[in-house]
Amino acid sequence: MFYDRARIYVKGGDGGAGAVAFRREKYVPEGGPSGGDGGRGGNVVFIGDEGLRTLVDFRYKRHYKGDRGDHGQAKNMSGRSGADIILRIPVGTVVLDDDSGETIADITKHGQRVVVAAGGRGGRGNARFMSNTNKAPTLAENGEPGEERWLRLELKLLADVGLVGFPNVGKSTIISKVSAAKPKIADYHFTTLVPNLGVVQIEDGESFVMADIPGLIEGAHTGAGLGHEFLRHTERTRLILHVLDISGSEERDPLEDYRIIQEELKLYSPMLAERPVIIVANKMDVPGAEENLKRLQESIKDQEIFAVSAATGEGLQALIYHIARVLPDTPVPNIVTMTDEHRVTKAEPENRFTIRREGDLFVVEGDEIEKHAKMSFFDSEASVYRFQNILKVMGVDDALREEGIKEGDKVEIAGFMFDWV
Ligand SMILES: Nc1nc2c(ncn2[C@@H]2O[C@H](COP(=O)(O)OP(=O)(O)OP(=O)(O)O)[C@@H](O)[C@H]2O)c(=O)[nH]1
Ligand SMILES: [Mg+2]
Repeated sequence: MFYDRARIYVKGGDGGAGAVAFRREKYVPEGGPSGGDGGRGGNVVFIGDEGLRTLVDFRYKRHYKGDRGDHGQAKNMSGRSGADIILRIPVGTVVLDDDSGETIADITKHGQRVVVAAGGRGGRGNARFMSNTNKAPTLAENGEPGEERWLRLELKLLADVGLVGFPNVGKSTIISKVSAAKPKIADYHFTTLVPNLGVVQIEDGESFVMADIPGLIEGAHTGAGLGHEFLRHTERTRLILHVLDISGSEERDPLEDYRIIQEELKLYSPMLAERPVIIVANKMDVPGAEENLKRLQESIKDQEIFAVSAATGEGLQALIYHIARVLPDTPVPNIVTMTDEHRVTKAEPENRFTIRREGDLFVVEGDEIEKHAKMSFFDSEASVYRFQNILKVMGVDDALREEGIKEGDKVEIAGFMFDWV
């Protein structure tokens, strides 16, 4: 199987900070607290899109960050939330956490939404900290940092278009001209032994996947010349490009070639015979090609024929544009089975924090405790007090004592330094 892969960095926007403010009213010397909350950071959201077939876009842009939330303001005004970043992801993509290898999501449906990096919540303004005992709190929170991680995207590539035909008609040459695929090309039969896939890019950013399938021969449907193997690949394609050597350079008659291959497809599977076919008359640069093309056009009236030369490139662009135009209306064959389940798993932190000792420095690490540290304003006494309480409740104090911390030692959390008292 062929996979398209990409590795991208996603980060939700940070929450905005809460404000510390007090009401100022005429004749009221000390108004109540009125600092608004910070706005929520924007999420990074994936949305399944069955119109996309590759991850090629993610090769050029790898960093995606949600907007940060605005800070809260006086007069109880909350900050505005940051905008979400919406990324359209091909259906069939598996999303993994790059560090743990864990599956975060299977994108199996059009329109399926998954938040892959949540924005941080906004910090609370001081108005929220008013209580019976504290009518004028000077405490507010910083915004929560947005979630961040590296993701691995994996998409099983299914070809939209399959190139079929006799050996040596120029299938590999065609795919090498219209995509970045670099198949072996040579003037003998069965040069190609396994299918090559290429992504064909159209100017407006659209793309489709083309498969160069090894040459078929008469009797392929019975397994002749590995026919079964090769025909199996055509089952999955939406559109068949039937390539002919219109010059008849191997003493063959292209009209007869056409009938033989169409017959093989039909005998292999009646469903294949229903698949839309575009005839590609290749090697138009070779003398004698014109006459054969005329004969072909006269005998096949109900099929589209594109005359091209893979050698000179003539006619290839018109062919590609035509494919891009008809593909959206061409159904995806029903053979592809994809798991319907939609799992979203998230790792829970196993340890809420860990303590590492470097001499008389105690480094406390862990997502949760670091998040609390980042959300505190350490220049506000109230905020420091609250943080100390969090350390107590989470058991960090006790754990530090167990590690033998003593007066005057230093504690580091998320880059902040504290003296132990
Ligand atoms: N003159 C001319 N030669 C071509 C053209 N396209 C392909 N050829 C030549 O035809 C030969 C076979 O080309 P391939 O692309 O390997 O053919 P294929 O259909 O992939 O062959 P198999 O892999 O064996 O099935 C090579 O020597 C190519 O250079 C063309 O448009 N004009
Ligand atoms: Mg080939």
